[in-house]
Amino acid sequence: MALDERIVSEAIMTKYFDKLRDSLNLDVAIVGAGPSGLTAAYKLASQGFKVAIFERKLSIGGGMWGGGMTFNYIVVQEEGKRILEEIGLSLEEFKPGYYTVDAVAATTTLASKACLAGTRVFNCMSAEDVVVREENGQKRVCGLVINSSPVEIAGLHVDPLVIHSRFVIEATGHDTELLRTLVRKNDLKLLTPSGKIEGEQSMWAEVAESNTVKNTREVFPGVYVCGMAANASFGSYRMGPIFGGMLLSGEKVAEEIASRLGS
Ligand code: 48F
Repeated sequence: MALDERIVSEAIMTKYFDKLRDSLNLDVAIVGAGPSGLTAAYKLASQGFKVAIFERKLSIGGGMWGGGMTFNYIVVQEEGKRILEEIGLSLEEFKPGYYTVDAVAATTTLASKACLAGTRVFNCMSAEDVVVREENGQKRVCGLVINSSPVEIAGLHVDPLVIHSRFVIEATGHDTELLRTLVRKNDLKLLTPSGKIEGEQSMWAEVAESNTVKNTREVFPGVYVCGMAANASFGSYRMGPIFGGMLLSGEKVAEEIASRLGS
């Protein structure tokens, strides 16, 4: 069979823009494809919700690829082990209560599960802002302002595109980049103790692991935080290459949003 390069191009353009057009109205838009965002995507997409994940980098997986200091193993405790087993990974008990798994196997398997569950994945795409509306004097976030990462990285002056979503998940990690933009551009109070981003504190893994899950919640009408963004928003600690909290946080945010969206 003859090979026509134009059909290859047409196939890519058609499929991609069908996916993008189909993402104009989402149930959930997730910003950041680290372990917490991917777990949330997997859980929500598996239940049939219309979910897209926007990731600045070419690769999805965030900070899980490199284990600790590029030594590519991750550690989870009993609670996180369940989620990794559920997606088909086998873990080894290193010492009582500490389980290891290959970081690359964990990242690729979780990423694969999120994709195969039906998440619309937009890698190389940055969320540069949110969409807001005001009802009865109360602002609510109802979408994302997105742009191509190469445009952003090159500093080109190119206007973005916009999608709407019933909920946004801020899963951008330590920097809480999306929430920072929301706070910087709008006169508003977050649902945090000070009404602002409390900021991440230094290393205290034990407290941070459980706080990651506690801090996973709605931080502003329409926006939930999960993963390290949850701890940074509510002022808890970092925890390094122990990943159970990230996975459990992704699971919790999916459960909370699913219950608000209904089945
Ligand atoms: O940092 P990241 O892996 O987030 P996480 O799910 O997990 C944290 C752990 O990796 C680790 C840890 C565990 O103990 O502390 O750090 O909280 O992934 C965040 C992703 O968000 C992307 C970024 O490239 C990364 O892959 N990201 C950040 N800002 C944007 C973004 C943005 N504005 N638009 C799109 N993607």
